[in-house]
Amino acid sequence: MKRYYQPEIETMPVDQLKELQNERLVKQVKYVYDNVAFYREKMDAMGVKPEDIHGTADLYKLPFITKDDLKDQYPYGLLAKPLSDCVRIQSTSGTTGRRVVAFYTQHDIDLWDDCCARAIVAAGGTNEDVCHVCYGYGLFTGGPGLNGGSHKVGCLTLPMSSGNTERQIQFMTDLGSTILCCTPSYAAYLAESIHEHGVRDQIKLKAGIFGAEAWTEEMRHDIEESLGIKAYDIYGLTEISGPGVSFECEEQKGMHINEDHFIAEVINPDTGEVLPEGERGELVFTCLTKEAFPLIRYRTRDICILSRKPCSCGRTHIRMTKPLGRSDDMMVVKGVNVFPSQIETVLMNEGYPANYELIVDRVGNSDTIEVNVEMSTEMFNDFKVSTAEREKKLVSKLKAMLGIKVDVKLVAPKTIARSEGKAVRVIDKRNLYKN
Ligand code: DLL
Repeated sequence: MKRYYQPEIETMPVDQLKELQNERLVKQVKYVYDNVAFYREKMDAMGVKPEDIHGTADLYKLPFITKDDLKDQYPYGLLAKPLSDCVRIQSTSGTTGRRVVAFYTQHDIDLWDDCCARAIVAAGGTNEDVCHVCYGYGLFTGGPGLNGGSHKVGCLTLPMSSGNTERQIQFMTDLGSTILCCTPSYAAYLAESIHEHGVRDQIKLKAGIFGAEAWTEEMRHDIEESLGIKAYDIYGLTEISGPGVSFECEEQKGMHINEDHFIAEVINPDTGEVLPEGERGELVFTCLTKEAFPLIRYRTRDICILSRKPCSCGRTHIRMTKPLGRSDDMMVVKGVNVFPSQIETVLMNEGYPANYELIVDRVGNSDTIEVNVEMSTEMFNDFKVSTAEREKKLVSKLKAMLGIKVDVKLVAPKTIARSEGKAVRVIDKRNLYKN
């Protein structure tokens, strides 16, 4: 049995790790200054030269880069290598009108694969595993990233891509998949379908590597129970490479950031001030080793907390919490800050499956917020408690969590459309009135 693992890096003493980051940062800043006009101009405008950066303590001197900058520089403005050295692009879906195109050299892909391999190993993966990848392949980074990591670990890789649930289950049972990689919402749907097909006892899965969207501890618990697996979180974003920027180990208490490749900072999203470890704020990444698309101080909009508390797994790399929301997907409804994850927590605590749809609208000058929630089959068939009573209870639980009244409509099992990739759970109709 072989484990692809990089202990010399993943368990490196923190002072050495910081030294490595300092060295790499100095080189990287000079590299982007010399090769990307956008950075050169921004740094010149701030009066910062590469010689002013001696290590991570000087990071604060460098400008932030935002998604708007990426949009303005689309497609080639941030490229640090000639196109002839690039071998691949990946891209976000661009549903919000802001398509991000990221470029990779072969070296970039090798390092990205390493990051994903570390995630698979942390979930117990070895060359004896059958790794079933049903993140989407193509422009989305999920499929290609986990595929590359799985090859490095030496797993038998099933490049299933998303969709065609019947076929997923067939391959899973026929080929004995042991590690499942997909979005948590698709994992929940697959689990449901596996039970419906009555093939739960033919499934050999032991671990799942789920990410790309927000999911709660309650959802983790449900998926683990339903599939008899341990479910690990994985985080990443196209701009910074894709999945594998950070991942969970067996502790399941936060995701280790691959700090030999990325420096993480947490800032106050309103002021840009860098916050001390342990405080909640917006996550910012600096790429230390990327060649083609090396972003410096990129504002992710993901809100989280960093912790360098020692981890029992032996990894020394800093941990981040799950994103606790996005600074840009927090909704202000009736003047109150609402994160979809708060609603999901209430639903799951009350035993509802993670299938819901949140609809926010504006009537006259007032906001309305309604949540359509699917009942489990057991609830639906249980006539001892009426639907009206169940709705009333949820309204009161949601009010306690959010401080505002949310209208609740319970619907029959399987009436809310399932997603094969990232679930779309929030429909903010108020956006339609913009422009
Ligand atoms: O979602 C990359 C990825 C693929 C990560 C597969 C994990 C697994 P994007 O499509 O660019 O890339 O979306 C990035 O998704 O800024 C977060 O808001 C969100 N996100 C990613 N992972 C998680 C996670 C991929 N584990 C955006 N939990 C990020 C919560 C996540 N949100």
